[in-house]
Amino acid sequence: MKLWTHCSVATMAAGTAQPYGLIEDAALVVDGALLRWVGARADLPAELDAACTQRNDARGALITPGLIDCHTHLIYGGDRAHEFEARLGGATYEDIARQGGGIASTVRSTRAASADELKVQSRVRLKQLLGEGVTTLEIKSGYGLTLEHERKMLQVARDLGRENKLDVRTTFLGAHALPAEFADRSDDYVDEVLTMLPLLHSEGLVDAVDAFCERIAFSPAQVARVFEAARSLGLPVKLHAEQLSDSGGAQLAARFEALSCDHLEWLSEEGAAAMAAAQTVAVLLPGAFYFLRETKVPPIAMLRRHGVAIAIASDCNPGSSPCTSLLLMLNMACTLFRLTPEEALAGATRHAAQALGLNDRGVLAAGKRADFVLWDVQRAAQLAYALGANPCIQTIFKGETR
Ligand code: DI6
Ligand code: FE
Repeated sequence: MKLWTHCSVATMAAGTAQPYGLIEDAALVVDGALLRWVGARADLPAELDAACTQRNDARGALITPGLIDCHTHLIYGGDRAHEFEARLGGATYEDIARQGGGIASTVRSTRAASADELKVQSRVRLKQLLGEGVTTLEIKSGYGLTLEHERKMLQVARDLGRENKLDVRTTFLGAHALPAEFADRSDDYVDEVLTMLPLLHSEGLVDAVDAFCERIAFSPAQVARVFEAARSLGLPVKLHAEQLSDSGGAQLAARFEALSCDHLEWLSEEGAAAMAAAQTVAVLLPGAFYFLRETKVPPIAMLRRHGVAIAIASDCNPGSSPCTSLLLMLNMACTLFRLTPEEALAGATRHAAQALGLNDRGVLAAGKRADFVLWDVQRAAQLAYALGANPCIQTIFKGETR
């Protein structure tokens, strides 16, 4: 067993008297890939102390759960800097999408890239997330939009998980955008998505299913067909909902007991109530809000009032959030959305785990996964406070130094 002392631990456990579930002068015992004991150093049972063959002095570091980025489109070809310029010149995200740019442009470059090329480009982004203590990462498909290219994206995602000390959770986002070859035939493309899903699932490539419910993407009725198919395979669902308009996506997702609804700038009261009843997590994406220069803030007070758990993610993607810093997202969640630093950190740990349907991580407690980060900060709020700093000293993944 391994012991860490000379640290404070922000356990992020729910419902503790201390903010952040903080334990000062703490000890943490790891047995294999799991935490065996977490508490005040003074309370560490002598026999456990004696059983630790590896003893680590954390030199006053703050320890938090490994960060979880629960919404990314990490794998894609090319970039969209030209659209950034066009938007600064007055074009809107929706204008660009309707003119064949936007997601469709990334679909072209992703299809043109080989799996190896995608891997090389994605590794650069992954390295930055890993450097900030990310230990679990969700990656969506959705820039292939054919069986062959969706498979390629998901295989690259699985490969990135295998070649790094990191858990990758894959999400099939076949219903992300209407590919050009299906112009004006969106129901036919949904049929196509329904043929892709069971095949990709049978190849072990799909952990969850997502869709983009929006006037520039798919209607609630079309999303419902995709969700029915997911349900018949026993796969959990998530939804890009109410990002640019209120289409009732949140209520629809809640009907399917979605793990999460993501974006939610235009979420209605009915949507929030439905999410609360279904225990669907609200994943907020301040990077996309910032980068698209949105002005409608997600209804934070309403989410709090309904008791909806809030997660924060990078939404790393080339069009609306070319971002590879989850710490920066914590800051933006506070400055742009007025979350507290404690809510923001819970959003990238405990609630992010919930948004992925994982109950073995996201908090530091006996029996949970030994995924944690040592930070060179005195108090937890500093993680959300600094802009562009990276105080990560060390990351432990499944009990091992990364
Ligand atoms: N909403 C988003 O923010 C990303 N996908 C989605 O449905 C953006 C994807 C892109 O613009 O490439
Ligand atoms: Fe997204």
